[in-house]
Amino acid sequence: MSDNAKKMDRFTTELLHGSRLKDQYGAHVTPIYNTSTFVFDSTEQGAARFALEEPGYIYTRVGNPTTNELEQTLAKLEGGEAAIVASSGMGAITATIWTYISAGEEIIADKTLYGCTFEFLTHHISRFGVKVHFIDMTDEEALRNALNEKTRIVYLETPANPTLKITDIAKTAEIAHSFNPEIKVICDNTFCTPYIQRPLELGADIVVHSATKYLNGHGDLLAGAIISDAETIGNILLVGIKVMTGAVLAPNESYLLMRGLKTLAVRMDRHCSNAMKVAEFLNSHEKIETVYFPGLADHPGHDIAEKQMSSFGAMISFIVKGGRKNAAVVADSVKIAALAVSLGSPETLIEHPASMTHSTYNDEELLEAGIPGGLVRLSVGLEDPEDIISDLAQALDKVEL
Ligand code: LCS
Repeated sequence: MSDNAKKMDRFTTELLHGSRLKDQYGAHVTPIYNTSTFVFDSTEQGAARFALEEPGYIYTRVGNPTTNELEQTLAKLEGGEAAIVASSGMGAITATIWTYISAGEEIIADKTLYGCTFEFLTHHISRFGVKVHFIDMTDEEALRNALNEKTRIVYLETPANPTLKITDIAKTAEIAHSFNPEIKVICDNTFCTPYIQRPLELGADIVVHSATKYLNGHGDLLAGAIISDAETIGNILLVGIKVMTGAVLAPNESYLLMRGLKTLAVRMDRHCSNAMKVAEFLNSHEKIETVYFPGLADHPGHDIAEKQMSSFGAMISFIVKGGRKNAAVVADSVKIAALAVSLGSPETLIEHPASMTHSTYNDEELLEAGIPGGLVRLSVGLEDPEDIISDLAQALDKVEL
């Protein structure tokens, strides 16, 4: 067995046993503590908890036992000291950014990001006196040129949504921190999960997730997660989550997310092996211009992906010859894949980024970010890979060149 396979097996054990909460009845599965508030024995005790002098629960917006178990598990999996879950990926991202940015400061972000993250950084945070520089994070010179004394945050996704562009996390963190160690390098690890990539170990300061996707893995809830060192997580909890957004994950959702998370490793293995087969099929298809999948040897980020990811994920994008019209023919003709946004569900999902997830980009921004009208995005599911391939084959048969 390879070292990596062994490491991944230990990851699975940790996932299942690492943080199990022991309740007073010895429940094997952590119960759902559906309570908004917690009773104090005395005013003295309540005051001590508010002053953070005594451990214990106060109110579910700042902590809950069901949610806590999930947070401790996520912290261990990502190799962080602590974690907070949020009511959505956008809740996690905005709570983190609000905690660390002030008027007059600057953010450097990659220009290829999930559409709503891009919208937040382009149209909304600018209203509060924050400047955002959008660069291609794989261009080291561009990063060095954008860094200045006002830079507070460097923000990236790798692989990026939807082009699967790969950024070298260690290199990016090294450049940012050697300019100023106080800069927070934030990495969105949604497409990988810690089973495949652990940005904190590579030098990032904060990992954010849409836990709606692979971490939950069942397409039945919205959630987010933030993982970092204990001090950073304490700040984000008390500022970004508790006060500035209130984007708390409810105990019911925390329970469901914990339940989904338990099978992360086995699901990811199947997602990834299915995706490799689908990518190879698409790559040899005459009606496809380009396939974006980091597992293909000709992907520009393949070497870095091999270095920083333990496998290549299960998201694939491809450009259909003939542009937007033919991309729509493929997306409209699939029968097994569902025409829907989101990703990381058990079922294969297909979507058209330029008109859906990335419709927050204008035409010029789409071009800059490498998202042409002919691009189709696929979240490869857990079905029989031959069925996914035949479904795509019959949809591509409908394309007329
Ligand atoms: N980060 C990434 C990389 C994402 O793909 C998404 C959502 C988010 C953050 C936001 O997470 P949410 O608030 O939805 O939990 N991505 C979506 C997508 O590609 N299709 O639909 C949602």
